[in-house]
Amino acid sequence: MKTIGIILLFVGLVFGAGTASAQTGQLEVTNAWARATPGRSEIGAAYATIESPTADRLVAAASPVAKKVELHTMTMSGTVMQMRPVAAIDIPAGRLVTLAPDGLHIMLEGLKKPLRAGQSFPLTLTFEKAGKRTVEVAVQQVGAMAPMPGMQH
Ligand SMILES: [Cu+2]
Repeated sequence: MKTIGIILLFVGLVFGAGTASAQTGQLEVTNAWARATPGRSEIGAAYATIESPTADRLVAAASPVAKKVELHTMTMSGTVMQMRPVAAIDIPAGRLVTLAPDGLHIMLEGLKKPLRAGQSFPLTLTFEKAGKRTVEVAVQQVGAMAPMPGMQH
């Protein structure tokens, strides 16, 4: 197992050279965004891209804008999209994990006020190994499917 670990590390260094995560060797959360919430909806969702050079797990999330923050997955049950909470989201080593409206997401429940496009709010993600990462979440239009272009770091 040790040899495999060293080989993977080497492959990661070769192919990851030049990227920010290879330079810092740390888990990174980028492109954090959320959809604006319509009317007085107290439920929202946040998305982000997570990359880690070593395997990790996202185990919790918190934000001052919501009373409760959960990790959710979206699955098809027949023709109906269903959301359900998950205990953790796996972050495989060196692979981008993208939270998006059609899949894994961070559910914001009991929003203290609506999310408005153009605003941003802090979100703290807790990882099993990397610890906590706090990112600014940019609020996009209600129907947005992805972060605005130009937001890439
Ligand atoms: Cu959800």
